[in-house]
Amino acid sequence: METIFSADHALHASPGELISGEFSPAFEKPERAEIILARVKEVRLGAVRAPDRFPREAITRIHDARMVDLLETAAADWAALGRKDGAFPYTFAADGMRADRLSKNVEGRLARYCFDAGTPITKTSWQAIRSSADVALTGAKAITEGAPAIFSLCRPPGHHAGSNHYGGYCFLNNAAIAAQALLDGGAKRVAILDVDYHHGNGTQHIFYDRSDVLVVNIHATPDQEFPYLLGFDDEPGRGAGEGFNLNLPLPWGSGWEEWGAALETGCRRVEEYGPDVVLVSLGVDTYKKDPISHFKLDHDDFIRIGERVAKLRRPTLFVMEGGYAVVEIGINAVNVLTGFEG
Ligand code: SP5
Ligand code: ZN
Repeated sequence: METIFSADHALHASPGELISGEFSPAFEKPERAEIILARVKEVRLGAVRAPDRFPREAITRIHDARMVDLLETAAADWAALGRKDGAFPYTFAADGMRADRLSKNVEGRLARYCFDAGTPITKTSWQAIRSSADVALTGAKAITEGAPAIFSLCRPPGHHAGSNHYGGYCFLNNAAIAAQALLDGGAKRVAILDVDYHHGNGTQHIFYDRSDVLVVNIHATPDQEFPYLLGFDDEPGRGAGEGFNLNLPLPWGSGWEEWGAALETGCRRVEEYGPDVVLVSLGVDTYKKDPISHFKLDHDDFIRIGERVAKLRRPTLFVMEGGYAVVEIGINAVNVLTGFEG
């Protein structure tokens, strides 16, 4: 299969993140995408090409334009306050505070739209963020034009970004933007299968009221893991979307036995839905040596994931999400793709 990749991803290099009460070096770093790309080439997965540029409207089909403005301007506003590069909030919007009026101070705008202290915006981040959305949109366009499978090697990742909030190393929801483009390109139903270790709260938020996108998530339970505030097993969707969101949370320590069973459940729901396109939010932070995660998948399990997804027999767009065991990230991510190709 073809891989879509933009060298511009490297323009987003986080200066660090607040995690477990300490400021630490970033886990989500540029080497991740470079190592995956090297592995794509090593196994000769297929051609690699740069993305096309898509209009901003492809992004605002999904995201609040004021949040997109913030992503674009926060670093400059931050610098104007004399701060070191890397804008992130110190306070956070909580229930009961003003939601109808936005502060003019960048601190207030960050507080309103960003939900964690791990997702700083640097002076060059926007170019990388935009390129990552373009990588997903280029993949969606190729699928619309008849490609059977595409790997959109997105970075930064996207599945934690909701329509009006961002965080979890994610700014724009690349998968959701691509899903909308697939629908706009003629697909009637898209299924998103999110296999990242963390719950894809942003993707769920975006499509929670809709039946034209089925969202299935396999992830560490929010009782134990980030993002803590969404991803429980009692979130079926709402209104027209009721029955079109499926969360399959698992406890820390889960290995292939439990995870593979959840994958089977999720894939059966996808089969029942009968989508025109399957979009896989591909995180490999389920790997046993991932530095911030607590699942126990091994290299060969990622091949099995690809094999099961292939059995869905649908045009399939793989969109890269998380995975922080940088040394092995190429093997694990590309194993899913070679497993898919059989
Ligand atoms: C795309 C993606 O995978 N984002 C993940 C964001 C995770 N953010 C931090 C999670 C903090 C969990 N606790 C850390 C324990 C470190 N030993
Ligand atoms: Zn993750």
